[in-house]
Amino acid sequence: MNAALGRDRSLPTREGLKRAFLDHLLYTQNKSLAIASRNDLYQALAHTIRDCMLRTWFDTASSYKAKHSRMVAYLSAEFLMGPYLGNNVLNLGLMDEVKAAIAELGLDFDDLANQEEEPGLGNGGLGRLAACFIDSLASLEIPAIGYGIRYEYGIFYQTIIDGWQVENTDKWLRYGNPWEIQHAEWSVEIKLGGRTETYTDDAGKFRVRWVPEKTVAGVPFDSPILGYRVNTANTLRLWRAEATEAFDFPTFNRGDYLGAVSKKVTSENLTKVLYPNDESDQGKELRLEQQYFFVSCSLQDMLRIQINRGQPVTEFHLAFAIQLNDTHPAIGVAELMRLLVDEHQIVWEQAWDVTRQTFAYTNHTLLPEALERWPLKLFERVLPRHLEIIYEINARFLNEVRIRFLGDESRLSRLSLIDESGERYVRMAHLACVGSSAINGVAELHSELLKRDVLADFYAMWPEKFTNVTNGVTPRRWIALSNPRQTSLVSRAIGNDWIKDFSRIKELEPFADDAGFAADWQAIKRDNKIELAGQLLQRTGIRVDPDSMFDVQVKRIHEYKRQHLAVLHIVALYHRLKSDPNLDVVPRTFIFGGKAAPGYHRAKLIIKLITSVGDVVNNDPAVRDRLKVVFLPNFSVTRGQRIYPAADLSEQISLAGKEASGTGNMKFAMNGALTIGTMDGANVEIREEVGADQFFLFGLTAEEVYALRARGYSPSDYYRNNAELHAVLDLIRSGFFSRGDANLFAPLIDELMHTDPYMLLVDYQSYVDCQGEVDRTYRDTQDWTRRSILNAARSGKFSSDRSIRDYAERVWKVGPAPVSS
Ligand code: GFP
Repeated sequence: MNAALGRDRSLPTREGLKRAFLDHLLYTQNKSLAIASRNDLYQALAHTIRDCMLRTWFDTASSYKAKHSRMVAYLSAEFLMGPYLGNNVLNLGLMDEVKAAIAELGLDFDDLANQEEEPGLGNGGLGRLAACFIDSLASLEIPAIGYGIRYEYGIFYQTIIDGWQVENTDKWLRYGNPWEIQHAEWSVEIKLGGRTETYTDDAGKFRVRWVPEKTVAGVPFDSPILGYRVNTANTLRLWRAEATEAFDFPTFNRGDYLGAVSKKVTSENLTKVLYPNDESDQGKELRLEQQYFFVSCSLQDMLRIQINRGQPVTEFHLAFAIQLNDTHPAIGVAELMRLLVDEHQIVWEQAWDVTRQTFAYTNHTLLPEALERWPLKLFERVLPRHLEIIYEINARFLNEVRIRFLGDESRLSRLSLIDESGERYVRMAHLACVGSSAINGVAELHSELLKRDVLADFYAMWPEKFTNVTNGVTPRRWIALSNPRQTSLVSRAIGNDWIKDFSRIKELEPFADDAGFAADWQAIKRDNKIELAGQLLQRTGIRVDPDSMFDVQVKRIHEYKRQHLAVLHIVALYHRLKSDPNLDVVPRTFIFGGKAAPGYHRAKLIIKLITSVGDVVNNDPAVRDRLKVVFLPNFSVTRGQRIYPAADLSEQISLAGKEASGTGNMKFAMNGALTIGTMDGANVEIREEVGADQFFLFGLTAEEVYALRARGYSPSDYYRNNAELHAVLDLIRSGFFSRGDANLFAPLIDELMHTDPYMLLVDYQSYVDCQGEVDRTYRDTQDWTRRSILNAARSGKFSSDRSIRDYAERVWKVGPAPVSS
């Protein structure tokens, strides 16, 4: 504890903060104010703020230990935390004091905060959800620990060169990470490869042991996750792989310098990179190893905690509720069985009881290709003992099925943990379902579709296991931190309890009809747009008009999310303006952002299409600045914090039945953007909550999509029968946006015309018509502002606090365990 900050948990004074900051500058960075770099200043401030959290962190751990509280362990291969500094200062309740202290030293807080390298340890929504959940768990004072991987290189840094995405290594650790503490003393050993052998133990019992080909060490790095203005600081524990013997002295002595460190290199490879590429086969083995590595580290860690507390391992499920964030950690089911049966000599039946009562599984996608499965041969090579365990689980499970559904052979093969339809695979979603006591989807529609399609056979088996928990996002980061102007306006109107209890945001509703409030609301939106416009200019060189409508689509680039549908609309508008230059359209700025998986060529081509259309439209004087198209590179949490508060219109236009939930849709709604969207994922519930007037609805429903597919869908009919669509596709196909190169976008357009798996052509007219309604509505500023306020006021359901309460009550059966002050 830094002496300048005092020895207790009372909040430091401004003077104390200044002294602590200068001390860290000298004693941690060894610099003075006069010669410190921006990074030195950031590091000193980060350490100062960390000091303010350490006492709470320590007390939280002691309190959990003393109370034997059941702890939620959130296992996730991704945690997209975003920058820590601002969020920690906010949650400490110190924002004004810290800003003032820094200003008194002649520095600017925002300037230092911008220096932080965001840990991009996730691809998109799934990883960001984990981060929101970990914030809510701490804010609700629920004992919890997040377990994941400390990737040395996070998701790539995206630049745009000649309109194409280029991936650059994300060296987020290059200046060190002030928010973590390494705990080498809690390292664990992880086995990989090799074979199994049987033996008879001292009591004469027949047992199996795993003789691995290699071992690596897992070293934990802990970060405090402070709740919002509470005495709880939970832990995010991320594992790094290290060689058990990093340096082979005899080999070095023989002169084989490379050989002496080869183990270090291969071991550390395990946690080098986050896989941004979920399409290709490359690196599959390493990916399986990564998953097993962090899951085994985490389970061994939990057992250590359990034993340390003096609790028997047979009561593991009473001490921990493990949530599997998608199938990436599903191997945990087999690993816990291995640890209990092989290492702690618990009998199979009892171990299975414990395991089933410990795990719960969240599914995040309906796309069949995203349901992980591992080639059996590969699995056996990496995890020979786990394959045996999975066979045993499967045999017992299929026996249950056999008895339940007499003579139904096809059901057996559909449910089996092993896919034997061609090359044999281990099905991870099946392992997760069988080994869990609860299974949930992430929005009502998604959970229904899971029961009906993807997991229908499991639903028939155990309907009572299924539940829905609609996603949510934390209002701390996504409003209080990223939209300070809206935050102070709202707090002036209804007090600031809404930050902690977001259901109270509904108290804002009456202000929708308050002319003074509405004028302030509108002015704030404009200020946020001016700020974003500045960033767009700085990062892309494109100047946009803050008085135009900001129409935004930011998310991973994927065909099912249909960024290219938005492009078809832009091209249609452009085409109309070219044919009738005096056409009256509301000036719009179309803002896109998002990363494409490096191996996903079609997604990368969509980025190229956006930037190419932008090049033409932005530079055509005939458009007279009424349309602007901007692709903001390297979409991230940091960028999102600027974008959501500045949006007028939120594009949520996936084909119905494809987006599990979406969470960007919620961030936009809370920040007062109106949605244009399909009946997909959480859009359905957003529309229900905010009211149909605040939601521009278009497109087929999921039912209609199924029906159309069953009837037989022929995209070319839509092309032939819709003159504008015809013209739009022809224009892109002709090379007009690609300097005459008619081949560039051909694969994209040809696919739309021939197979169109995401039915853009079906939804096109409905989308364009709906955009017409958006245009008409936007012209009445007062009406738009009223809808914008209502939208934010009715977004209370979409706080991740509500999601976490749902999980706590229905899935984990845990409650808050406040830490006394
Ligand atoms: C995935 C799903 C989204 C869902 C999130 C979190 O995220 O629909 O909202 O997980 O549950 F697709 P992305 O892969 O889209 O980022």
